[in-house]
Amino acid sequence: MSGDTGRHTRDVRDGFREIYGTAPEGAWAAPGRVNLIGEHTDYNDGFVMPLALPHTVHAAAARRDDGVLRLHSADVPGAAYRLRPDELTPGADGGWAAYPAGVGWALREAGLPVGGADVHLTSTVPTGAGLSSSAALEVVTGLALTELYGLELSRQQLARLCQRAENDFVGMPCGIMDQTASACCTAGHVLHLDTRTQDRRQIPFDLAAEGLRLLVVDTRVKHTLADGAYAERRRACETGAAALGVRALRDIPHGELGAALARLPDPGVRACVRHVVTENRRVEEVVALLEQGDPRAVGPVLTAGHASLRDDFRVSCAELDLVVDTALAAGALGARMTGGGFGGSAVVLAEDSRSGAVGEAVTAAFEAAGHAVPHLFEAVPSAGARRL
Ligand code: GAF
Repeated sequence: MSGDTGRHTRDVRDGFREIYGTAPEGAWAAPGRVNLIGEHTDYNDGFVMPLALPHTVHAAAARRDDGVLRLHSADVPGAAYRLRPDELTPGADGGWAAYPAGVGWALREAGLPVGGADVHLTSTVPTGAGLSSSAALEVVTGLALTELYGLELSRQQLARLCQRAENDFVGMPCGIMDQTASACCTAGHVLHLDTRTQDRRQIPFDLAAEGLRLLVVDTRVKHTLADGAYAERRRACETGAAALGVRALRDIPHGELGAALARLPDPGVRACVRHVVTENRRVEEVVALLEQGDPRAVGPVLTAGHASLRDDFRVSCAELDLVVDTALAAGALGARMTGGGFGGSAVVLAEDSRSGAVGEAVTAAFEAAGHAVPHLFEAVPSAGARRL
């Protein structure tokens, strides 16, 4: 992967020269992520456990003195988007460019003295695969712009501004997990994040040393979270919290779940509350198991998380369920969908010695069901955003 990263870096600098005709002032990278456990908990003030992937978005950038933001992506043919400062407003149509443009807007909204810039982007993060390509795009842009203009932001502040860009500029009501993962993860670790307090713990996650492997299976079912179903789930959680008189579902202790559910007449809201409260508990279980040095026991917790997302939160789909069922039947220790759902990717925990057979079984099951060929790779816990 390091060779690939090196090539990627040269490409983004070369690409910048080709597009803008001058040398960039610097180049930056920000990774995509998979989430080990803790799904749809981040906007409920709960706990999440993502790890950064080796797949990254790279940005080469240089300042401009006229306030204009020009954005170009190697993956999108055509000229660069050109946005004057007065055009940098939410709702401005930009497709993919709304994410980096939104970051420029959020930085200025926060009163930070960020001027114009030329930016060229390249990416190895699969898009629409639930692997946070959007957050990687936001974070790399935020890091490039703030470093170009000599601003010192904490990684947490950077993540928050990127989330604001996505919430208020793009219009996707996401939580803080993906931007924090891209900004704050470190190689060899899974990040335990308390999304209310922003407390972060880097937990060592060296599966290879344990004879284990975490596989990512991209089902190639393109997920779109902006289409309303994600926002609907979020509203159901907020309705549940309001009915129970708490600030967020994080405030319902697991021991009081039964009594809380009995107070909720709407079955849909009840099921969403049950998912969130049990999922927060599963995160804590996984932390304890990793700290006890028992990573194999994490498997069944992941599988229980999938059942909860499938049956209670209802964000899985046939292809994700097929990955989980097939992987378990082929001897995996545990499996679950990862990310927002409605398509995208699953993670599978398996013995190293079984992982090849598990992957083959999943691919064969997809072929037999007439689904597109899934994309499988290993989740190697990698570095967060950085200057190259
Ligand atoms: C998406 C969102 F962007 C995250 O904030 C999180 O809610 C996730 O879905 C579900 O856990 O990735």
